[in-house]
Amino acid sequence: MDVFHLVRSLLSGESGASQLEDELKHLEETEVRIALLGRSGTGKSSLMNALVGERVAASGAVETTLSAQEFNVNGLIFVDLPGGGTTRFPFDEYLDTVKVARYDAFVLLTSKRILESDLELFQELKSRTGKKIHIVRTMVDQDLENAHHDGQSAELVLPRLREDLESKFGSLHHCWLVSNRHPEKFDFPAFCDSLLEDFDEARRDKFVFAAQAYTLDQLMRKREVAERHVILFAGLAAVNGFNPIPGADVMADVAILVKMNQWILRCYKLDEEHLKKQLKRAPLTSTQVTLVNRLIAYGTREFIISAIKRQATRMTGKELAKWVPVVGQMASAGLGFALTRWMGQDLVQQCDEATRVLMDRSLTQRKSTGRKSLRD
Ligand SMILES: Nc1nc2c(ncn2[C@@H]2O[C@H](COP(=O)(O)OP(=O)(O)O)[C@@H](O)[C@H]2O)c(=O)[nH]1
Ligand SMILES: [Mg+2]
Repeated sequence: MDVFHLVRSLLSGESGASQLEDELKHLEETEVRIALLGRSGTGKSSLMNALVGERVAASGAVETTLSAQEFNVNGLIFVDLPGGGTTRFPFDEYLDTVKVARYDAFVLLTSKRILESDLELFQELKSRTGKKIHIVRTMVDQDLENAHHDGQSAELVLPRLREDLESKFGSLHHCWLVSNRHPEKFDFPAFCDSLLEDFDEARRDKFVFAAQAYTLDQLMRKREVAERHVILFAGLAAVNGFNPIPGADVMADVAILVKMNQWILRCYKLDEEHLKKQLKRAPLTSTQVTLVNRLIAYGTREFIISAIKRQATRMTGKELAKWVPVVGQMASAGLGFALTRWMGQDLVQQCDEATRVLMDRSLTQRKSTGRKSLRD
């Protein structure tokens, strides 16, 4: 989608505002459905939690139910399908329940021991879905730790595990060695990239929006998606008459800007709800709390109005002129567009910086646990 082109044609009156609304609505309503399959204890819940960067499912819990459980995190839907291939839950019934066509990705988890039932499930899935099945072997952090204790060279462990996995599932398949405790390491980032490859554009955006960024590449992708959305929101604000002429008493409706800023904060997982959960798990330093609270304020109407007042009086004709090729001669719509975009870009930049600060913190925390691994 060429968002600039879309916004330009809207503001010059070539197409209706509803197109922009439709585009945003489409992105908002898009869902990504990921099926997680595997025996109990293989790390399905932990993988899901690691992908979204929050505790949505209890890990370490005994799987008492054999029915599918759904978890929806900002449109990223995981379907946890426990106990596949056991005698209590035979294949046919299992795969009927799966209703294969509903899923955008299939992930089969295994841990230390690969059982015959894992291979059977893999073959069944492959033949019934005709889709790529991701094989995720979890807990490689423990393998490395064990190797270390046993006096084995850690450098040899990962290639050996990979060979084992690929020889069993076939080397053409997508096998990933991950640790759910270290989603910034091993094959976890590559696994996420590979998931993205199979999605259409709207689903890719949704996945990037809802997943936690652990690496700088992932953070860069988040930024791309966020900036594209900012343009859409800015176009929408402009066509809806957001027109904060400096000095005017009546402030235009800022609902779209509130929505935009809240969207950006959620994209970076810096919204209030997410942070409250985060704080329960690990306390932040007082500097970090100040940083985060300042960002949360961006999602409020009061903050937005005061920021616009300040910026609108500061914006020069030169600044506005930059947007003329985009918005045509419609200066008032141009101002609304430029202001919204300025505000969105500013927040994206701040969220990006804050995430880097918080990333460093979590990396330091993980390292200080004393676990050794190849890439430490
Ligand atoms: N060290 C380590 N532990 C893990 C990993 N993945 C899961 N676990 C632990 O293994 C146990 C079972 O994981 P869980 O996610 O509940 O598996 P599920 O039954 O498939 O949902 C839990 O105690 C997790 O904390 C991993 O990659 N590394
Ligand atoms: Mg579970």
